[in-house]
Amino acid sequence: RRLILATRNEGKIKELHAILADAGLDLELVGADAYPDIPDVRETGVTFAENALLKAHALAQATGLPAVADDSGLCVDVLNGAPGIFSARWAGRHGDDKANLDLLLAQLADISDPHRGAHFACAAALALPDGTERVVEGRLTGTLRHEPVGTNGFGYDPILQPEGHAVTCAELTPAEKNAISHRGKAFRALVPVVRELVS
Ligand code: ITT
Repeated sequence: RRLILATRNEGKIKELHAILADAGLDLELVGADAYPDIPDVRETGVTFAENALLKAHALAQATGLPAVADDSGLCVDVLNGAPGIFSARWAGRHGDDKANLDLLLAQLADISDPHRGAHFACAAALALPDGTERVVEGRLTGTLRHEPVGTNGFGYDPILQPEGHAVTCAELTPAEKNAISHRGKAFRALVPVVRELVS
């Protein structure tokens, strides 16, 4: 039985493969890249959960197979939760991780350490072709560095230092990040739901 991973973000795909493999799901995981003719859905939701459901439904409808999707982002306390759902295109061009990170650091240049709180958020959605849907969320809280450090991961990983850690997400190994991340928490919570609804 196939389960579609409704994302074209390479960083997410790698992490989802590892997180779902660890969960021992007896499903063939197939990225949205296997369906290049299916157009990207417009992310018109105003929450991570809404956008994750839009992406999961679009792939489930187009393929006739169950699909899971991830909508995620970085929420900065002093920016009232921005970039939030706009994290992938904060600097204008969708998926330009370096430009997004550089712009955010510039915007926070005058913000001192006690005020640099932030969290990663992830909504993990499951949609079935019959319209059934479920969504769960996970968070990783921490503080933002003044300079990027580390080369692992993707997106804003080089600037987010998780609470209780002395290094950034980009200095953690993939397994260490998945163990504590927003994505790890959300998808581990989704696994029993997948087990129940996808057989
Ligand atoms: P899909 O819609 O195809 O899944 P996307 O990259 O457009 O890919 P989102 O709209 O959910 O996905 O944007 C997520 C952005 O949030 C991503 O581009 C990163 O900039 C940031 N982000 C999410 N999770 C992250 C993580 O674990 N580490 C670092 N940055 C992350």
